[in-house]
Amino acid sequence: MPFKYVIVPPLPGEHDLEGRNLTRPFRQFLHNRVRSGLDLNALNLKKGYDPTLMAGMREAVERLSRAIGNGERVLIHGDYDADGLTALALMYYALRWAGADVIPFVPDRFNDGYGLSERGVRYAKDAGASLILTVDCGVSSHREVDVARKMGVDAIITDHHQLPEDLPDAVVVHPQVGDYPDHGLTGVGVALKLALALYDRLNLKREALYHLLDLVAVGTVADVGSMLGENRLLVKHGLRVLNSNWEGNVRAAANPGLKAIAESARAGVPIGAWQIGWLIAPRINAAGRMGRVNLAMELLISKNPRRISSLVRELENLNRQRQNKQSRLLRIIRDRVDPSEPIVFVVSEEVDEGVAGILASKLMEEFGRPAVVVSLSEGMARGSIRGIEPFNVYEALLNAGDLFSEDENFGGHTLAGGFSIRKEKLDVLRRKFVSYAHRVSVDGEFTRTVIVDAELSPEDIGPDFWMDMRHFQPYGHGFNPPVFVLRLKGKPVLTSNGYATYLEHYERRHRFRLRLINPHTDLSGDIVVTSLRIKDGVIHGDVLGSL
Ligand SMILES: [Mn+2]
Repeated sequence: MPFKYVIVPPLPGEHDLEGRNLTRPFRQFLHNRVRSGLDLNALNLKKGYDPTLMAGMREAVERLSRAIGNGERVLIHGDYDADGLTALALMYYALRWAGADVIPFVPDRFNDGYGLSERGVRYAKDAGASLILTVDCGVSSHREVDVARKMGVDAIITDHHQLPEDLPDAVVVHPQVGDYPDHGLTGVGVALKLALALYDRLNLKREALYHLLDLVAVGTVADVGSMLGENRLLVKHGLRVLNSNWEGNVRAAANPGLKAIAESARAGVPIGAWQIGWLIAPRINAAGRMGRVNLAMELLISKNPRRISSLVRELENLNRQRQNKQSRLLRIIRDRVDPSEPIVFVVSEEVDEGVAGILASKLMEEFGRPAVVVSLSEGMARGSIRGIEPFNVYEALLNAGDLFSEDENFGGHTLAGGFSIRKEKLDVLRRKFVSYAHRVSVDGEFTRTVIVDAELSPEDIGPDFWMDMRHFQPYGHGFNPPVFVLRLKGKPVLTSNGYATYLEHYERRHRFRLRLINPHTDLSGDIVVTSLRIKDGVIHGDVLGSL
């Protein structure tokens, strides 16, 4: 990935934007972010917004409280990724504590596909449920909502995905429908808002739900929600719950399944957004990617310690299998990349939908271009796309919109998306993407601009530095961690999996173990590092490249 580095001139004086005494690197960091448009209010939101500002909220709450009053059975229909699974677990607990009769259901990625599934609707009917509540999906499931209605099953849809032109014929709760001020909530965030509104309506204590915020933190970070605004508030509090001791009173506790994953992934303490994104979420997602999504669902709603440890062991295995499959496929498809095109576009019979998205991300990083990975089955081609600015994935798809007929479809946002289309049309689709890429890029090249916040010497990395680093957590999408230029002494030990270890740097006070995004980075001079964190006295970080 070609990076272009912009080094901001050092800030003169002691001016402090937040009225705290920040260390030099963080004073510069905050200054840089404000200069590039960061709204300090989005950083320091103290209170969440009123859930009833979402259009369908009151109606959803009425229907749910009627279900609870009548003793109706409610099916919670989740999704197979970490956002959908944590949203399901949150609703499962919130509704049960409120006295509801609930059963959970998660569609299978390969057999049911994305959205409210017909199998889920039938399962609800067979299990005697008269109400389906979706989380993190369903806003485009018009047909399935109608199927449910015909069977006499009502539906409440809660979702945060791209809105279709017309909403399905159900109660819809969505942050972009109505007057809700923050459009960034993910599936689990919307689920929490519904639970809060329901508890208000039933005169139950909101505080009970705050113990479920660890699920909200995991789902929000996993779904790459913005780390500003309400998400930031939720993740901040959620991390506190996730790092709390959960022995004893289960309600005053972190989810035991999440806790067990964190331990098995050796995430260390305290767990931050980085650990969620790189260690916890991939293990939850592995279940869905490998066609075993129910394992992850059970883990997040189980309280039996023996069952939990066996489920976590299975998830570890699935995650390893997923990694092996991914590296094997990456070796195969890498050779099919046409270096003369401004985008990566590979088609493969071996790839399946479980790993297509990750493979597209990997190719995008490696080649520094928007990447499309297409899997083939029974005449249909299914693609996953990952974009780099200014290649806007959704725009690229819209640009090819006239190719898609009724039974084919596409969806996505600026940086990621997907489609399904008949095999014969793939070549035309590829050419449309290529021409869009030529139009938005500079000579077919995509360059990522990285703002370097400050120069750093190892002596700067002391207790005060880590205190400031913690102060601005959580980092993530929309609020990237600070990027530093760093020069380290001595020759690092390189490992085959892309780590550079500086063992005896500065009398062992500063031992560095840095992950190289590009394994060929020149480490002899100034390197550009981000995501600095400390674990067991060793400084970890990601090397973006060298100057
Ligand atoms: Mn989601």
